[in-house]
Amino acid sequence: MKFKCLYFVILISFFSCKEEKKTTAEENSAAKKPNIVFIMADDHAVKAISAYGSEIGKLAPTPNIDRLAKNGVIFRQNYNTNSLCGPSRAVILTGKHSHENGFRMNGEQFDNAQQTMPKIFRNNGYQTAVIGKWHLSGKPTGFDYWRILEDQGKYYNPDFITENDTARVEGYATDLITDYSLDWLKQRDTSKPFFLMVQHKAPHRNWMPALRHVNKYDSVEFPLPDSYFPDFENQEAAEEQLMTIYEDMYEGHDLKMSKAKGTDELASNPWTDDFDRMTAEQRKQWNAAYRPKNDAFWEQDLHGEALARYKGQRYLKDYMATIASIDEGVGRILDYLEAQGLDENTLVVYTSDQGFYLGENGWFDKRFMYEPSFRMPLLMQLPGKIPQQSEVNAMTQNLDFAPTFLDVAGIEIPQDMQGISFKDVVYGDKEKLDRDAIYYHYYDWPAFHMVKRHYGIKTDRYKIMHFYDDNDAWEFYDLQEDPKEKNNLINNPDYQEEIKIMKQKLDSVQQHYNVTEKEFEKASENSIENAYKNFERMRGKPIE
Ligand code: SGN
Ligand code: CA
Repeated sequence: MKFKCLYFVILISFFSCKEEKKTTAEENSAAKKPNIVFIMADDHAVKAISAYGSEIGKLAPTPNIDRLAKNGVIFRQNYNTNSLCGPSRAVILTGKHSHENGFRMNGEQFDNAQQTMPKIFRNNGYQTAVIGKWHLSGKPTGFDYWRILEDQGKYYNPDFITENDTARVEGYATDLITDYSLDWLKQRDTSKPFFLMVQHKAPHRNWMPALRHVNKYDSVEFPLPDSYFPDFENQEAAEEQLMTIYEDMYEGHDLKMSKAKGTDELASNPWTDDFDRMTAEQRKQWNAAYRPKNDAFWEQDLHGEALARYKGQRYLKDYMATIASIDEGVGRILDYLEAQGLDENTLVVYTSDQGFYLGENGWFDKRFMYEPSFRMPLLMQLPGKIPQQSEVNAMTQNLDFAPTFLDVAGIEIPQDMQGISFKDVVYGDKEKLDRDAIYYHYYDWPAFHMVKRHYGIKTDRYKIMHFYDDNDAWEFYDLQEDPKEKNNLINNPDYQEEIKIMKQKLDSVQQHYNVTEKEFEKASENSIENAYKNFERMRGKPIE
């Protein structure tokens, strides 16, 4: 009897104590503007995050990135507008499509004087910083602090650019970016809210894992997709790309394969700097890990399909191993926020600049409006606001990030931003956005991987795309019936009504976003021919 009584007293005081804690937390967050930590990887496929439930994720889990899904929300239908690094970053910064922000393809000039989200945060009393990959021309603007990788950035001993200089730093890029981000958080002005962009190079090509992870997945056999050896029917642009793992990857540079048994000398390696810049000690440890794998490969004497599968395995093992260090970094940042009690009032976001192919259609890289590269991972947490373990199934886009983050911070969204805030959807107050189709336009042709220019829209069920430039081809998919986009139904008589509706919708979406004729300019025949020649020359003689 006595014991029962005591039990109730404890129980009641536990609840009332919890209640009290909640009220204080609520009061604090009402008074304080939320902080934002935006963590973005480069080329991180949805499938390569275990919270998304893929087979690959089960074999190579990402427990720290998954913490965001547990504490907050996972987005099931998040997409980009132009599946390439620079363009995606420009869209995120401006909340405007590529043709409006002026950065349509890598190598173009980003107008740093234009309105961007960090500038708006800064003007509204936020401290702002960007650390890691920038990959837009010029110096970042709108940031109190920035420390960026030079161009694409290097995995080992990367060069970092700051306001004052460019300096090579010994270490591994992912770890350095995490270290610098934590350093910045520790020295920041605690009287102001902050907006921090942590932008990794990994898992971008050429997929060099940290030394502690070089053997991480040696004994794991990753499943290669059913479409690894595709037959492209009625998919001309897909047929003519140069991004097939077993045809276009450089065996030395990308797959770290050796020239022969018993040597560390790399096979095809057109850009030697990625390895040459390693210190002697790093190189020694690296070779000690890769020599046995390479010797074992040469002993197997693989050819044809078996060799193609082997290359797919090598690719996935390194790709997933570079993600291991990102995941550890995310863990360190979350731990820091929790230890400081900052997690309560910080929106933490994890995403990638676009999706990526992990062997679908035999491919690596991105660029196409097909699902694996069009879709981007997106996970967020903001305790007390975003329900725990929730899901968003509405179609969102990187275009919406800027308006959403501003909205979460209670800052007015500029009229000329083209994205829509999905704050209400993510807080669970609304199910869908006021938009039934999302727009895409890819321009980078002729360029790496030779993916033709195309544009299109996607609705909940259908997708229509038009490839143009040196060709003129339409594709239409019923994603409900054909999620892997194998059957181009553009000429199927049963779908002509839907196709007509989708074409009309596409027209009105283009009008809505102010797309003009200028967006459909074509490349010269000469430049296309030269590009093909150049890539053939660089490819050299493959291991067969
Ligand atoms: C590099 C890569 C390409 C990649 C582009 C664009 N080659 O040129 O494979 O498509 O970047 O990537 S590499 O071997 O030099 O890395 S993006 O993410 O920057 O858009
Ligand atoms: Ca990228």
